[in-house]
Amino acid sequence: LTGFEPFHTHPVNPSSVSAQALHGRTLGGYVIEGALLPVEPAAARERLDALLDWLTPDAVLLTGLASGRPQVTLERVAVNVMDYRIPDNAGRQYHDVPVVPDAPAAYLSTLPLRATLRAWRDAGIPGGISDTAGTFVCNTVMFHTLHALHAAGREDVPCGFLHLPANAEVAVAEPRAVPYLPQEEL
Ligand code: PCA
Repeated sequence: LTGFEPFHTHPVNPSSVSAQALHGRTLGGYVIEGALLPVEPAAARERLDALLDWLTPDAVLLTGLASGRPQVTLERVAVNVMDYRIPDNAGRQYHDVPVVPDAPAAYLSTLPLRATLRAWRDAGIPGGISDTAGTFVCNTVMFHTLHALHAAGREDVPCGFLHLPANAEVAVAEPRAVPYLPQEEL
């Protein structure tokens, strides 16, 4: 379970707060390893490769913040493009470059998307499927991880990305009005 460090103008990143809160817990027979990713593509990819090697996980859930979205959303697809609308945490902006040259144009999430939505619904949690993870670091990391699992013959490991709405701290710092969920619920 990964979350990101704060980025852009956001004072905190609810994704890493959640990942940290769940670290070490056992849920449904799975022990959760919560990890923090930098908002910079090379360092994030290096960290992910190390985690995949070290843990050989049974499943990979990558999470990040999408301030402005009203609900939790599972990403359907990662595209092989980096086109950063804002600078990453190293101050760099990439435009129209592939995440992995000569790799497929896209990978689909291998998480059970529909079954997850049904389980959320049964638990009273509103959420949905998103058809774009954007072209910033979250998409980079999702593409990288799906590609790495594929290249290692581990495409049977369910892997995908969950975007979280703002928490109260993030919403308060936004210049515009954005919906938020309490961190506890996230
Ligand atoms: N959200 C950004 C990058 C880090 C994060 O939490 C994104 O959606 O790409």
